[in-house]
Amino acid sequence: MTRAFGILLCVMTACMAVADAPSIVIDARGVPSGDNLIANPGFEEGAGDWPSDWGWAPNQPPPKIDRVWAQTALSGARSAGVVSESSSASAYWTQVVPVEPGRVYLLTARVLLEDGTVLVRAYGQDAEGNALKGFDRRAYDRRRTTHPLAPAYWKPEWIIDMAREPWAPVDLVVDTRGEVVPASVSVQIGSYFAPGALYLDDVYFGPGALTLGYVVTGAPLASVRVLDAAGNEQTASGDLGGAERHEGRAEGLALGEAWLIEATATDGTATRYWYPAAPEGAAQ
Ligand SMILES: [Ca+2]
Repeated sequence: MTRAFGILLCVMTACMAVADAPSIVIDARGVPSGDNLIANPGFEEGAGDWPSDWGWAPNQPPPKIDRVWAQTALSGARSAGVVSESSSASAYWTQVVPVEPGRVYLLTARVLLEDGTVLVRAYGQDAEGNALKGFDRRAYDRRRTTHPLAPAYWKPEWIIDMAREPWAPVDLVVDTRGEVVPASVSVQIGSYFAPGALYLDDVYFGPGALTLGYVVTGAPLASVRVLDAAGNEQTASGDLGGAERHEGRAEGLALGEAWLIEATATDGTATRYWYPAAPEGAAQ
């Protein structure tokens, strides 16, 4: 009896798997595509214990939180570090970059996060250096979703899916096409209200493009396509003939736009995934 019951369960599970809709997993990366507006982006230049062109903005003095012009590096010989001993301290390496209206900029950096948090943000400023309301973007390592500030103070969309890898890439899109147009952006990368240590290197701010990688599983697949918000096809798999897995990549997509990945199973069931978010009025 036990054996017969076990076999019946397996058959039911298999039937349910066939009826499942395709599942889509995204790997989105911002890719620099122009001149870097950041000075001393690799922290190689400087004098004494200070990398040139970079500022430091702590909310508490050392030893609670301190900066280090570090001898460890992803490229060259130096990087910029933040060492925090306190859950009430935050501090950022900063640099002010002039921006033009009507543009979409990419901010990227590589971060060696030993422990704690990394916060990547960009404040829009007016010509006098005052912060402009409504132009503040933040990103957090997803490992911090259990932090007391999440999700009430840290919005879910601020938490990025940062890979558990040395010198992990972090990125942020800064859009100056809105009504609030900054004269400059204060780039700020640092540690936020958690003990730990991090090092950053190879900071970039400038034109960029989006590379959208995707892995589709969970159903026999007929096709996978990437579309823009108007429904124009960007890439298409062709007939997948019931394949159980499809891996694809769309490169050179515009930042700041919505992109749709549409996976269709052989039975016609379709799964749609908008990146970074569905445009207003779009079919889900
Ligand atoms: Ca370096």
